[in-house]
Amino acid sequence: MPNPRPHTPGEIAQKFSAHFRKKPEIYRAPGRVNLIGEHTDYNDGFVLPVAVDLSCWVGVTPRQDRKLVIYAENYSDQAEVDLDAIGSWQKKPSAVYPVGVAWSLEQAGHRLKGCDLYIAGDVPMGSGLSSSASIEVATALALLETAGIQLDRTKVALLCQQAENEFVGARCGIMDQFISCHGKAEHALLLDCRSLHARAIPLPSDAALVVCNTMVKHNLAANEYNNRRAECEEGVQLLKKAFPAIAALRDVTSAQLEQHRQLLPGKIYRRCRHVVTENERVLHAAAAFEKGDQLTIARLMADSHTSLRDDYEVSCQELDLMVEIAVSQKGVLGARMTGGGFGGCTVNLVEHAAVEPFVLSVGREYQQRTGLKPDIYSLEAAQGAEAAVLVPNERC
Ligand code: GAF
Repeated sequence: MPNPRPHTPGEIAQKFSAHFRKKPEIYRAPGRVNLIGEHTDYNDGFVLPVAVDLSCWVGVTPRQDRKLVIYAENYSDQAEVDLDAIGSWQKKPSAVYPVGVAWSLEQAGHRLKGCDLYIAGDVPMGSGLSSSASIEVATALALLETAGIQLDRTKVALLCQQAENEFVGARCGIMDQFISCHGKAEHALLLDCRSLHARAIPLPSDAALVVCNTMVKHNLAANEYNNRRAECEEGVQLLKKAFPAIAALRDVTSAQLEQHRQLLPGKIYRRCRHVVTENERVLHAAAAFEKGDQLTIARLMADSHTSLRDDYEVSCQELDLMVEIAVSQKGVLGARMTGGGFGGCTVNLVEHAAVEPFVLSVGREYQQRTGLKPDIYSLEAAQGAEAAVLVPNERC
């Protein structure tokens, strides 16, 4: 399966002009794949995501009034909202993320201008590659720059997360918005989700980042995500009996958890064990990437998947099968589910020479065993969000 063809700035400019009859400025923000560190971000923990070369694109021009007119290409739908009446806007799926971002920017005191926006995404929606964060961040840059407002990228990420938490209603952590803002080509970022300090970790030059889409998204995902978060909070409250100073599972070590496991009901203990051990795995994995220790990376990715499947219970048959098939192929340096779970994608590190046979063989076997034809992409680690520059012959 070839990669989805990314849009170019020229294409977005042309489509914008055809729709709005004006020449736009263009902004781009990437989706992500997470190498390891799943469901740790909202526990103040560690993650190791990579921004990928699939983006959301936003063309924008200012308006004279305070309206946002938003055309969402992936939905073939247009929405309008008055910036002074966002609270009474009837939410529609095609524009809930961009309007949410406008809401959180305005809430934070940034006075925006009315805008026409054309939004087009390369990131497959609902695949766990963070299409929503890419829409949020690209829209935030477009709205801020059009209003002449300079804002630090980490603040942009936090306001986009706030939009998703409070306007859309998904209690996500900061990972996706942060990596979309700060991604670095050829690198992953080791992010401390408490301090928001990030360190770039070079990706192995001998391996490709291959993403396998199971093509399923089980609809319990949103509810179960919020449930997991509540279970972690319950774990922290119970563990405070032994460790009054802890604020999040980030503050608990495996040894401490084992010592006081009798404080926790079985399910809550397993949720906590996933988070606590996953945090430890992220730090070991970052060191292993830096040393080029491939055996350790493979083991940590496998342990992460097992922990997500058995302790955190966010995997599903299709993800488990995709990983099982992947690890039986030649040249695979690691495989696991990536993102929130309940469907979506796996992430695989595959030796360059083995990528083609991997794609064919995994695709064939997964389809034989499920009846579903998976999309399998080889992705590059990309830069974070930016204003897109039109090359001269691309101008419309
Ligand atoms: C989703 C969320 F948006 C992230 O914040 C993160 O929690 C992830 O699931 C799981 O690691 O992508």
